[in-house]
Parts: sequence; C-alpha cells; structure tokens
Amino acid sequence: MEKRTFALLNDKKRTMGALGNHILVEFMRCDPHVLNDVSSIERDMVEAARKAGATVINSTFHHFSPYGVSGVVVIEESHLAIHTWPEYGYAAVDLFTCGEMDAWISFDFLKEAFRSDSYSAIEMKRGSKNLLKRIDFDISSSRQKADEWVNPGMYTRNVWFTDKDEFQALSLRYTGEVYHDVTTAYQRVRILESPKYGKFLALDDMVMTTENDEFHYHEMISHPAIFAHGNVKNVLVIGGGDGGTVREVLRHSGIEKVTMVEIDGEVIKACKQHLPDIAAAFDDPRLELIVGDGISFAEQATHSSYDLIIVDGSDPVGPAEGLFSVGFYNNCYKALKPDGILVAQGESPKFNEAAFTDLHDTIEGLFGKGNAYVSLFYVPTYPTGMWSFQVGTKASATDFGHIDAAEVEAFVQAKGLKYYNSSIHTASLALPNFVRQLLQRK
Ligand code: SPD
Repeated sequence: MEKRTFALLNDKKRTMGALGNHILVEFMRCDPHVLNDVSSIERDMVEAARKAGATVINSTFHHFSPYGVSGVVVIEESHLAIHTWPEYGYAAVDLFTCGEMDAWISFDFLKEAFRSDSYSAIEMKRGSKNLLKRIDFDISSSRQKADEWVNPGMYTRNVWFTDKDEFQALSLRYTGEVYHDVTTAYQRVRILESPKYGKFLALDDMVMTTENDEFHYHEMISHPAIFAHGNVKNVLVIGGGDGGTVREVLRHSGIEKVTMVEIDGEVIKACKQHLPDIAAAFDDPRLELIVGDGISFAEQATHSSYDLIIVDGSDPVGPAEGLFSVGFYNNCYKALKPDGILVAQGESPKFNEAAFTDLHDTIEGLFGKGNAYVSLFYVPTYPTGMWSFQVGTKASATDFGHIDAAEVEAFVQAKGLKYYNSSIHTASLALPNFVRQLLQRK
C-alpha cells in the first residue's frame, strides 16, 4: 500500500520572501537494487532535474562498498542531492531550488524511478529575506581570480562502474554516457563509456568487453586453438554476442563454417550499433548466426561434427550458469570430431576460484588427464586482471602447446594482431605455483 506524508512548513508560493526552496524527501520501501546502482541513480537524478525544467551544470556520484550511493546534481537553480541505504530500501533526497522551478516534478519522477511505495516530504523556505540584509560588494577581483583558476581540461564527473563480488571489485571510471540500456528476459544490456577503455558492454553489472582491451580476450580465445589444431574448418561458438570471437576466428582463411548461438539478441543488436569494430564480422557469409539457447543447441548437435567449439559465455550467474555444467560439456564433447578442441571462458583463479577449478575438473573428467589445459592471460577490465581459457583436446595426440611458430608469426604480422604471438602461446600455458596447486587440490 502506498503511504505518503507531506508537510508544508511554509507558504505555497515557492520562494516568495526567501532565497530558496528546500524539499527534504524520505523515500522508503524502494527497490534495493535500484538504490545500489550508481549509474542509474545518477541518470535518474539528472533526469529528475531536467523534467522540472532545471539546467544541469554537473553531477558527481559515488558508490560505497558494499552498498550505498551518494551524489549531487548541480543545476543553475541550485542542486539535487541524495544518499541511499539499499539495505533499508531507503533514500534521503534533498531538492533545493531557487526561482520558480517546481521541484515536486522531480519528486514525482524519483518516486517512480526508485519504486518507492512509502514516502514523505517536508518543504521549507530557505534564507528568509526578512532576516537577511543585502550587501553590495565588489566582485570584479573574484571574477579575475576565477578566470585564472578555471582549468578547461579538468574532468569534473566522477562516476564509476563497478564489477564486483562480495569481497573485491574492479571499477572503471565512466563518462556517464549511456548509449544503450535495455533489460531483456535474460539480463540488463548496457553500452557505457570509459575515458580509459572507450565504449564497453556490460551485462548486468559485469564488464564483458571494452573497445580498448577486447583484443586480449578475443585473440586468445580463438587463435591458440586454431593453430594447435592445424586444420580447423567447422566451428561452433556458444555465446559471444559482441561478435569479437567470430571476428577473430573468421580471420583464418581455412575456416569454412562458423555457427554462433547467442541466447540474447539484444546483445548482438547493441554491439552492432555501438561497438562496430568488435561486431565486425556478422556479415561474413561463412557465419550462421542463431539467436537461441546454446545449451539446447549443444544437446541436439550432430555428434562428431565440429573441429572446434568455443564457449564464450559470461560469468556463471544468470543465463550463463548452465555453461558451467557437466551435462553441457558432455554434449560439447560428443559434438566434437575425434581430433576436435574445446575452448571455454574459464574465469579467474584469483576471482572465482570455485568456478575456475570446477571447470577444470569437468574438462579433465571428460577429455582425460593430460588433455585438459589452462591458458592464462590478462584483461585489465576484468576483476583481478588475471583470466583464463580452459581447453580440452579430444585426441591425446594433440599437444595444445605445439604450434608452428613461423606460421603463427606470419599470421600475426599479416593480420596485425595485438596480443597473441607464438611466444605468448607457449607462455600462457605456464602456470604460477598457486594455480597449479589449485588445479591439483583434490
Ligand atoms: N567477467 C567477465 C567474463 C566475460 C566473459 N565473456 C566476455 C565476452 C567477450 N566476447
């Protein structure tokens, strides 16, 4: 039941006889997820100001760990400020305005945005002119100073996108630009922008790929397996909706067919529109693009049909959870030709140790001891920066570490690769002792 309380401490005429008008708002019983999402709160606060006709000057918002957001939107008419306690479903909001702006419009907008069904507000005049005396003072010297102080290159927004678990996080400062924000049946699909890493794709609150470091991931998920196999023609990619993986696979002229199965068409749409350099190969005639469930696809796939299966899924929460199950990998195993190779997004040995080791056990269990490999590489925009691909080779004769170095280097030069080369191929299989111990812990 919606509950509201309002108290008007002053007369209705907003700033009559006063310098400003202040509405102190209590939003209760709000959606805690909304109250913990720094980017959507900033967007809503800015929008609330605009809806009331304010001119927005600037905004700064901060996410506290583990939860809570504070922020302020500076407007020509004064400011809107907030602090949230998601764990209580509560937000304290100040709407401070000068002039004729109607901040109740902002109030109504935020009430809907935070999904608050219990709220109260107190409106009061600030700076009663009866009590104040106007002072004439010379402002020319301060104008001069202001000109000296202004730093036109200064970046004043301080908004951070945080990809985290309970204990650690990776934050990217972002510009506040929201290029795409759609919630599908599977996840929230966003394209945001970071000054350091360019535009990036975020699924729910996880960074998937950024313009400036995507090549680390996409080169390493594709080329090592293709070179280790030596004769890949038919490839299945599960996931990979941003298109980076198929772009890299299709660089190889020997590839005859790639089937890509992505569950969420919105990811493909968003990336085609906003990350065209990553989603660059969707028109390649060798690609069959299926929007559908990769888990069912693998279940129904013809046995012994693929040279290479790549699982380019997100983290094991939400729609990608099934991409970490034994049943799914068993179906992939069957769909591989007798000399086929499987490469899977393998999580991080420093961030999600359980998912990392469980996947290794699954692959080793299906492909056999000695046929399960871990390749480590670095992605600056994933939590901890250390990430893995996990590999299973169906034929024991295939040594994943063995490549024709001259052939790899010629390819690297011809295609202008930025991460993968023949030395990286070998080096990525060298594991630190703590990772070896993790894998041998049983
Ligand atoms: N924590 C991030 C794991 C992301 C895996 N997939 C990224 C998709 C890039 N094509």
